[in-house]
Amino acid sequence: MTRETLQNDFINPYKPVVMKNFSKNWTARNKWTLDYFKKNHGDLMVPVYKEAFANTGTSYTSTENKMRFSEYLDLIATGPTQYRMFLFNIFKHAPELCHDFDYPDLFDRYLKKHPFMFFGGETSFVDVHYDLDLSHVILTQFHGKKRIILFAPECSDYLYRHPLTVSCNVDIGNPDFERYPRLKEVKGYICDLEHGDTLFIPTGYWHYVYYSTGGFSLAVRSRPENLSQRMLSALKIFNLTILDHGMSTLLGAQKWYGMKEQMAVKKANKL
Ligand SMILES: O=C(O)CCC(=O)C(=O)O
Repeated sequence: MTRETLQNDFINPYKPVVMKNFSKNWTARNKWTLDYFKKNHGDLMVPVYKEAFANTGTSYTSTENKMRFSEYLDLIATGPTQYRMFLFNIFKHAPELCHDFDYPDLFDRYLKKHPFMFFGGETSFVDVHYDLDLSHVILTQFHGKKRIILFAPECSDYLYRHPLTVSCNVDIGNPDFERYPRLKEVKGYICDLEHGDTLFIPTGYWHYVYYSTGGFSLAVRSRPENLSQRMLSALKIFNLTILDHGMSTLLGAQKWYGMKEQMAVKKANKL
């Protein structure tokens, strides 16, 4: 596929696509293994997260606790575990790893200070959400398999999005259609990423991630090209970090969560 085709058919119309050979020239493609990270960075203390935030009033970025990276890598290598590492910027500790991949000439506004890694154990998952800063995400899989379910931004009301947030209470892995009947009408994409596959997640796209096996990925991100998208992103960051947190403090987390849920249901009923 040429760069032009990729841009015209997928990037400009904001359509997700899996690319098989995107990372073929990266040193990381074969160098980055669980053993490599264990041997070279195993002593780092890393934050780990658990799966669900639905129904709990917590966010998908809530930290559970910390452990040694080598212990965590052993955990995901040996069997199912719900523990994940989310938005892990290993490059702050090991900047030399940035030389193992590159930023292909597809976007003008890569966020080069913020490449992130995601690790997860078999059966762990990330509840459905979209990225607050509205960046385009280029997610490359290493070691293992992961299933990603994607929905376009226009599906937000069908997914019962909570106002002022980038998330909702529906459980895409085990959907409750009685409680959320409009969810039946939503259509998305399912893709299974294997070692070396790269997924383009366009700005504002909802994604639910399920680790079919233990594994990890690298995400590089690009800010949206147009100014209105970038202003919307600033507004969303303000909504979530100031308004949503403020309401939660004022009313109590459970009460505010219940109110957001009611508003989401009301909106969906009107569709
Ligand atoms: O792959 C993962 O664990 C999560 C990826 C994700 O949510 C993201 O890139 O925004």
